[in-house]
Amino acid sequence: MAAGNLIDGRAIAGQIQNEVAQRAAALRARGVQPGLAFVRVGEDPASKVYVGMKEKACAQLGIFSETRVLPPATTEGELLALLAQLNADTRIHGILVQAPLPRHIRETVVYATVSPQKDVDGFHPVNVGKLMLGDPSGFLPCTPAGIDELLVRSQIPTEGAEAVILGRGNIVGKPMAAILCQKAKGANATVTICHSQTRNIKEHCRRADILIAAMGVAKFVTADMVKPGAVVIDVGVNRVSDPTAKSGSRLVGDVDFEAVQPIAGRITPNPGGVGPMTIALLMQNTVRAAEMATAAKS
Ligand code: L34
Repeated sequence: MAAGNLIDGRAIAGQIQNEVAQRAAALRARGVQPGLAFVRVGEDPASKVYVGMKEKACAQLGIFSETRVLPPATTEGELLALLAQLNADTRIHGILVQAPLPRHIRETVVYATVSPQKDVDGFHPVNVGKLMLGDPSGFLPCTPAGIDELLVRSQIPTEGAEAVILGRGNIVGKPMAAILCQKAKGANATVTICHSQTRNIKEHCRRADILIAAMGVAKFVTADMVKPGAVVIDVGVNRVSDPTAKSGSRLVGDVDFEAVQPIAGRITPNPGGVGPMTIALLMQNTVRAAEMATAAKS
């Protein structure tokens, strides 16, 4: 199959952003501007790029945003104090602490300090627990929620499908599994999680109707691991050096795209697949946080 099998993440993210812009406008008409605070610690180059793209999305959708940049030597206590301040700030409905954090700061402590009502990343233990319980009042993490939207809006059936997820991280793999096996529309899949200790990983992959690669190994998924016609979702963001590129580096997914595209039924490009969906779902979570905060008051 040629180019016709691409899943256009940018286009689908654009649809979601239009819906979010309308909800943001409705809130503003009632005197509430949705607000999102970004916190970035240190000067990780990828984090600068990602937070920059998220700020731009806020500006386009009429969401107020502010970014706090803290020096790399910031203590955990100082970061927690800033979060307490943002938790109490009524202009702010969502708080996002960009990962990765410097090693001396414990991510689990940081994410547990963000108010669950403002946790638009879905990393707070309360929201993680609500996902496991199937309680829709929580926030879903943006990347796996974005992938599920990508499947649903591309009319890819998940009910009864064999979904194989490569990677067991807290940001993508584990919540992706929890979302896909949920008893709900756009879910009801049979889920397998594979990781570095999995035996016969190729055999698992070859059974997949939906294969989601999120383990962070460049071009890990090769043509022989994909069942003909399978849907392949590439979450990988691996930067590899490329002397021919202007920046000296290039983004490579977890999927060997050129080899896998001809076999796959549908496949996400990377960039232009999962990344834009992550940002769209962040915007959606933020507007929802503002709607819920406003409803709670009236
Ligand atoms: N707290 N930290 C927190 N929440 C998150 O949800 C993230 N993540 C990951 C890193 N740290 C985080 C993101 O936002 C990764 N991530 C992310 C978001 C957007 C994109 C990629 C990763 C994206 O839009 N990527 C573009 C390409 C951009 C480029 O050229 O580098 C794409 O089209 O995929």
